[in-house]
Amino acid sequence: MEKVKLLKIYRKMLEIRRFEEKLYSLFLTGIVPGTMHQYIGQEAIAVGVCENLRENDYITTTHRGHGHYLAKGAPLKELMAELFAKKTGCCRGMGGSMHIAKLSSGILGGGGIVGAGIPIACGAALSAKIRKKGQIVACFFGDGAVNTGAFHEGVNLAAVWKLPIIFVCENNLYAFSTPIKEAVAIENIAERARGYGIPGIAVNGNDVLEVYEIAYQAIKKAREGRGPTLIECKTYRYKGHARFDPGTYRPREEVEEWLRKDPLVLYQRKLIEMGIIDEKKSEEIEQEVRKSIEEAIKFAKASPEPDIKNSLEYVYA
Ligand SMILES: Cc1ncc(C[n+]2csc(CCOP(=O)(O)OP(=O)(O)O)c2C)c(N)n1
Ligand SMILES: [Mg+2]
Repeated sequence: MEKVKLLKIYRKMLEIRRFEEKLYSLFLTGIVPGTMHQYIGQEAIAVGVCENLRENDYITTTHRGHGHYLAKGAPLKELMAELFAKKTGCCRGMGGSMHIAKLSSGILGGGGIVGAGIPIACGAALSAKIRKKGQIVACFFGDGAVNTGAFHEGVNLAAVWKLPIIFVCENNLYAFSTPIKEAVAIENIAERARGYGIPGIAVNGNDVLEVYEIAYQAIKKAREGRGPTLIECKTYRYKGHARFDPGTYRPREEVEEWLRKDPLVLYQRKLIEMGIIDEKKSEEIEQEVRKSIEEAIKFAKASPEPDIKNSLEYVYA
C-alpha cells in the first residue's frame, strides 16, 4: 500500500478517536443534548472498510455511527453541528447522535432499532444493481443484530439476488450488557454465512490493514456482480454501551486485555516500524486533527438552532 494511503488511514482513525473523546467532554458540560454511543476501540473497522469505498457507494450504520460517518468522508463540521442540534448539522439538527445521515456522501443513515439498517442496505443494493452504476453497499451492524429477523431475511435475500453488498458485523462481544456467549452458540458469527450460501470471514477487527484487505476482496467481488460476503470483525468497545452506562458488567481483566490491543496504538506502532511515521510526523497529524475538531466546535457553536416551525418539514409520512 502507498505511503499516502497508509497515512490517510492513520489520520482518519485518529480523527474518529479524538472526535469521540472531545465529544464526551463536551457532553459532560451539558452543551451536547441527548445521549451518545462512542465508537472508541472500533475505529479500524469503519476506516478499513470505508477506505475501499467510492464517494457514490452507500453505507448504512447503527446507533454507534459517528465513526462510520467520518470514515466515509462526510464533513466533520456538519457532524459536530448535528450533535449540537444545530441547523447546519448533516440532518439539520433534527436527527442527533443516533440518526446520522448524509445522502450526498452515500450515508443512508443510522438508527436506534437494532438490525433495521440491514433491509435498508439490501434495498439500496437492489437499486444499485438495477441502475447498473457499479455502486456497492457496506452494511454495518453489531453482534446484537445477528439474532434479529431483519438479519436473516436481509442476508438471505442478498444472497439469492446476488446483491452488491458486504455485511460487516462488528462483534464487540456485547450487546448492551449481554455477552455474545449468552446470545450466540457458535464460535464465529461468520460461520452463519454458510447457511445462506455466501462466504463468511472472521477477521481481527483491531487490525486496520487486515480489515482493509478482506474488505477489498469482498467489495471487488460485490462490484463484479458475484454477490455478498459476511465479514465478522472481532473487536471491543472501550467505553460503556452509551453515556449513562459505566460498563461494570465486563470483567476488569477482559477490558485490560483489549486495551492492550488498541487498534490505534497497534497501527501507529506498525507505521513506526515500517518507517512511515516518526514522533514528529505523528505529532503533526495530531495537531491537524485537533485543529479541525476545534474548528468544527466553533462552527457548531456559532450555528443557529433549528426553527420549531420547520420541525415537520422533513417527515416523510
Ligand atoms: C430491535 C431492538 N431491540 C432492542 C433494542 C435495545 N438495544 C439498543 S442498543 C442494543 C444493543 C446493541 O448491541 P450491538 O448490536 O452488539 O451493537 P453495539 O452497541 O455493541 O455497538 C439493544 C439491545 C433496540 N434498540 N432495538
Ligand atoms: Mg455489540
